[in-house]
Amino acid sequence: MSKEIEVLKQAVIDGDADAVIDSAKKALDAGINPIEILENGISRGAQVVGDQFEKLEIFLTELMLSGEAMMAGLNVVLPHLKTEDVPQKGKVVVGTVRGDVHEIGKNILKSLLVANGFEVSDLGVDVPTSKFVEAAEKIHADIIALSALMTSTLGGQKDVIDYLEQTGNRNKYIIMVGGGPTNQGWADEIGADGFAETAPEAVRLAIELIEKRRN
Ligand code: B12
Repeated sequence: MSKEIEVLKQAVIDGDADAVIDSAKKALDAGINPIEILENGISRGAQVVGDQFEKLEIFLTELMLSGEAMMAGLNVVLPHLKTEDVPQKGKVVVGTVRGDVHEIGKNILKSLLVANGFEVSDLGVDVPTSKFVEAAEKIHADIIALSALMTSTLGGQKDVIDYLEQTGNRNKYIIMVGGGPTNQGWADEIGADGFAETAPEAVRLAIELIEKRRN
């Protein structure tokens, strides 16, 4: 891993927003791909902070400082994502499910989708079940992408699928799920159409699922 990315990852762990901004700028100046900066710098730093929090090695205030530092890093890096000059690929509604305020992964996903030719409606965090469906109807979405970062909020992804089934609308949309505790087994269990571990993989999957549906 490059020196700039190592410094960035450590700055995220330290919860030092100024150092995150500085090292993210240096990494961009060094010509490192923004996706690599996000995945290897910010996301890996987040992983370490999460592990420390789980083991009670750090307190909530430190978790919050790291969260703010990650957001500061995102603000530096996301505008540098290379936008592909491609025809419109489809429409996506993204959001973090009810009860969950984690937004960093969802924001990366949104920016990567936009950079790859998707029109995205971002509903933000703590999004009620019905709002996902209303937004999807409004923009005639192809995909609803549901982010959940906690075991206690995973059920919010299932709620959206159940709601669509109950209202007879399940087949209108491709449902993708992701975020920390999600995995393929969970996606299969709740009847989602796709799961991806990272945002770049999610974009590839979105393209694949839309093509499959249109053919
Ligand atoms: C930063 C952080 C926070 C910040 C969030 C800041 C913000 N603006 O988002 C703050 C401080 C607010 C926070 C609060 C809390 N947090 Co927190 N937090 C984290 C931490 C350290 C990092 C999350 C993150 O942003 N990661 C970086 C991003 C890039 O990764 P990601 O979200 O996974 O996204 C990637 C992929 O998953 C994927 N992806 C994401 N979404 C989607 C969607 C789709 C459709 C697809 C296909 C892919 C996809 O793409 C992304 C990029 O590749 C995690 C630890 C962890 N390991 O996740 C804990 C963690 C999620 N938090 C946790 C907890 C417990 C909390 C609190 C309850 C703490 C408290 N006592 O108050 C609160 C919850 C508040 C709430 N109601 O939501 C626990 C959850 C435990 C669990 N399993 O349930 C974790 C796992 C820490 C831990 N190990 O204990 N947190």
